This record gives sequence, C-alpha cells and structure tokens, in this order.
Amino acid sequence: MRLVLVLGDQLSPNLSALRKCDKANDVVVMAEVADEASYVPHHPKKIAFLFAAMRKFADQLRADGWQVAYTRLDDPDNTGSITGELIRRASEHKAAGVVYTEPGEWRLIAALGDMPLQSHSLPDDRFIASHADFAAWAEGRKQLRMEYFYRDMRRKTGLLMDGDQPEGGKWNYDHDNRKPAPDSVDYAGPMQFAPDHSVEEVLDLVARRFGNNFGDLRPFWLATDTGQARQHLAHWIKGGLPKFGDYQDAMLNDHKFLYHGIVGLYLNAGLLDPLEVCQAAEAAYRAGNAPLNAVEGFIRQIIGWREYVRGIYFREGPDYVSRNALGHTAKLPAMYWGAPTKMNCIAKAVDQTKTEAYAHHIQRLMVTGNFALLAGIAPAAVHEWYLAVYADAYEWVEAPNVIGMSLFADGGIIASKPYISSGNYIHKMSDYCGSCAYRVQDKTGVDACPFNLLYWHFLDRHRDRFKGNPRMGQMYAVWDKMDPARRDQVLSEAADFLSRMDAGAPV
Ligand code: FAD
Ligand code: DLZ
Ligand code: SF4
Repeated sequence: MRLVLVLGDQLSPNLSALRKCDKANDVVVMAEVADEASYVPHHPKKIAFLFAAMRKFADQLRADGWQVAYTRLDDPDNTGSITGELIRRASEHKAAGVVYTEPGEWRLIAALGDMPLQSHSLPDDRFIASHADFAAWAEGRKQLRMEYFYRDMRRKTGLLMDGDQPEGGKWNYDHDNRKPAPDSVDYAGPMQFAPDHSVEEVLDLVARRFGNNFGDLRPFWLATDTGQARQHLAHWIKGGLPKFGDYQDAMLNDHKFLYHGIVGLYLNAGLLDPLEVCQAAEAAYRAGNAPLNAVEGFIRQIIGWREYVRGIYFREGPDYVSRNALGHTAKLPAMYWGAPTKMNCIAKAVDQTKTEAYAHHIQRLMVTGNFALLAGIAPAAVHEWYLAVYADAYEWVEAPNVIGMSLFADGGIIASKPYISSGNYIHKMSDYCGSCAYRVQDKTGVDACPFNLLYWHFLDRHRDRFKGNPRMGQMYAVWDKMDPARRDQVLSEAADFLSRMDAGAPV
C-alpha cells in the first residue's frame, strides 16, 4: 500500500494523487501541523478556514470509501510537519511509498523531495496551463505579456469564443470597466454560513493556539466545503457578477466587498474548480443575466491572471521571493499590523484585512502595495505580510503579485512599469479621501497626502532606472518642469515623512 498526501490547499476530489491511487489499498494522509500553520503568522480566519475545510474533506473522502489517517493539531503524536507526519504514518501502515500532487510552494516541494521515503510527485492539473504549456508559451518571447497568454487560454478552454473569434469581436472589454465608486451598492455581499459543530471545534482550537496572531477570528462565516462554496458562487453570479466589471477598481469606506466574487480562497484551497467557476459566469452571460464586460473581465482574472502568475512563479524558481531589484530596505510600518495611521485609505484596507482576511485587488495593489513601493519597504517583509494576512494567500499566487506586480522587485518581468500613483488615483476611485486627515489636493505642507509626496520621491530616486521607460516619460516631463524650489520642498517633506515613519511615529 501507498500513502496519498492531501495538503490543506488540495481539497479537490479529482486531485491527481487521489486519481492515481486506489481506495481499497492506499491510505490518505492529511495533517494539521505547526510548521504549515506558522511559517508566517497566518490570519486566524485563514487557519480556521483551512482546518475546518480539511476536516470536512476528510469526512467526505471517508464517506467515499477512502481510509484517511488525519492528524489534528492537538494530537499528542503530531510531529509538527508534513514530512514528519508522512514518515510516522509510513511506519504505522508499513507503506511502500508516498504519492502526492505537487505543492504550490518551493519550500514544501524541497522538503518532500528530501524525505527519506520513496515518493512520487504528480503535476497539479487543477490548472488550465501545465508548467510545460507555460514554458512553451514563454519560449523565445522578450516580454511575457499576460494579454497574449490569456488569449491562448480562451482558445484552449473555448470560454467566450465564437468559433475561433472572441465573443463580441474583442478579447478584452476593460475599456468598459473600472468606473469610479458608485453612490450605492445593490449587492449584499458574499453568502455567509453559520459555523456548525465541527467548525466551532476548529474555532476554539484556533482561538487557543493562534489567538495572538493579527486578525479577527470571529465572526466566522466562510464556506468550508464545496457545497457551500457553490451556493455562494450561485448567489454572487446572480447578485454581484452583473456589476463586477463596472466597479472592479472602486473602493468605498462602507463596503468591503462591493461586487467582488470572494472566490479566491475557495479556488485556491480546491473547493471550487476554476473552469466550473468560469463556465457558471459564461452561462450567466449566455442567458442574458450578466453583460459581456463583466463576464469577460472576471474570466480573464481566472484563466488569465491566475494561471499566468502561477506560470511565472514556477518558471522563475525559488529565489523569486527574495528579489529586490529596486534595493528597497525600509521596515514594514506598524500600521500594516493595525497601529493607528492618519491615512484613511491604509486604515480602511488594513482594517478589513484584519476583520475579514480579505481586501480586493485594487486595495492590495493601489493602496497597501502602492504605499509599500513608494515608501521603499523591503519586498521580503511586504511579501511575508501578504502571505500571512489574506485567506487566499499561498506563495505561488501571492509572490508574483507582490514581488512582481506590486513592488517591481523582479525588475519588470510581470509589470512593464511600476504600479505607482499619487493620491489622485485613490481619490478618483474611492470615497476615502473625503474622510482622511490628509488633504489629497495638497502637494506639499503638513496636511499633504503622503502619496503625493512619495510619488515624486520614488520617481526622483529611481530616475536612472525608469527615465528611459517610454511609459514613464510623461511623469518625468511633469517632474522636470516643476519649479526647482518646489521640487526640493517635495523631496525634503517626503524624506522627513519617511524618517518619521522609520522611527515608528504614527503617520
Ligand atoms: P475577484 O475580484 O472576484 O476576482 C476573481 C478571481 O480572479 C480571484 O478570486 C482570483 O482567483 C483571480 N484573480 C484576480 N486577479 C488575480 C491576480 N492578480 N492573480 C491571481 N489571480 C487573480 N490572489 C490570490 O488568490 N492570493 C493572493 O495571495 C493574492 N495576493 C495578491 C497580492 C497583491 C499585492 C495583489 C495586487 C493581488 C493579489 N492577489 C492574490 C490577486 C487578487 O487581488 C485576488 O485574487 C482577489 O482580490 C481575490 O478576491 P476575489 O476572490 O473577490 O476576486
Ligand atoms: C496554509 C496552511 C496552513 C495554515 N496549515 C496547513 C496544515 O496544517 N496542513 C496542510 O496540509 N496545509 C496547511 N496549509 C497549506 C500549506 O501551507 C500549502 O499546502 C503549502 O503552502 C503549498 O501551497
Ligand atoms: Fe489616502 Fe491620501 Fe486620500 Fe488620505 S488623502 S485617503 S492618504 S490617498
């Protein structure tokens, strides 16, 4: 007999390792272990979500006829690591070896590869593009542009295709998306599930063991099995998807979720399948229940961005997470962990991260990410933060978004120019600035929005690298035209802000 490893983010009945094995003879190993629960200080909701979903998935496998050796975190024999548990279970069951589906993190791939057990790794084929597909697409290209990769994925899946042409004649409808924040939101948000007895047990465990981690454990309402995740998906397709495209980039003080899908955590843990989610969205379009701009935009995020960033993570290798192309070294300020800040946009993004283990894409990219980039915070610290605080965060998807897209620390593999903006962008897309202690209109002075100061400071300090970038010429032209005394004032106020922040003063 063999052991079949199922990791916490591999909760899919059609997992390659399960398909390869035989429920009559082989034993599934699942384990809640201290190593996985603490390689970063995960948000308590993230840990509770995974443990609860793991326990339910183990029950589902048992009901399906599998023998499952499940280790709970508090079990006295728990060795504390995935490899430790495999070694223990191998001797207990006299197993000939271990079959597993490739994990989504180099750290665990290396640990499993080093195990003193015969083991067999299978590709994770819950994705549309295999590593070989991505390598073949990337081969010989100077720039790895997501848009072209995405078109191949549309052709491969047949999603929103009209013969060999894109539905409606265009591949991308972003032109119709990205409207500023609406006055009101007519979608109530994600479906919420009251914790049942088994979830309550996990909540008690997580409160005891991880109660001091950043983040609120309760109220806990996440789906913890595929049935619930599918109910949530259907609810969102009906109520949220129709306006998803329009308000994809908007941010509002009083709406944490707007029209977003809140499906990333379910997809990444294996409770939902990416094709099933995209097909449900396409069906809503075909039935006339959601417009093309929304459905195309959503499908692009999943078969485009999600697959593309995974391709980059595995192509670039284990050192990707330690890249720091811009040489940034500042400490991560305490406001990322909930310390007071006068910046309302940061306070709001961090607060909902704390309560929900969730912030949407533009909050992650243009608020906390933009600030970290402008302020020169060390990418490794920013990466650890994102990996810890979001319920959907695993390195294969988080690192390319943080190191590459948000911080330009990979030197421009993912982003052709840094995603930076002054306060203007946040002002245009949100209602944050109206209730902020800083003034977004002020470019200098005690009340000036810090994004306005830091934007120019960033461009100035990285002039050598970016001045030749054709997409940034306009920014440098504006900076160079500014009165030299004014430029000096901006730079000195920005430097003062950064040194106060570095000294730990609330900013
Ligand atoms: P929706 O807005 O409803 O989008 C639908 C789905 O599209 C998402 O669930 C996700 O599966 C996919 N998607 C959208 N954008 C991306 C993207 N850039 N990369 C990969 N998939 C994408 N996503 C994660 O799943 N895990 C992370 O740890 C993560 N970290 C991020 C860090 C930064 C700095 C940035 C800028 C983005 C990050 N993203 C991450 C991408 C994106 O922000 C989240 O997928 C999204 O906010 C999840 O919320 P949702 O399910 O409501 O998504
Ligand atoms: C994130 C996570 C946590 C918090 N805990 C566990 C765990 O106890 N057992 C487990 O099998 N997986 C856990 N995970 C998910 C793994 O960290 C994930 O499989 C790897 O990071 C690879 O993506
Ligand atoms: Fe954020 Fe600046 Fe607007 Fe305040 S004024 S909310 S700091 S962008």
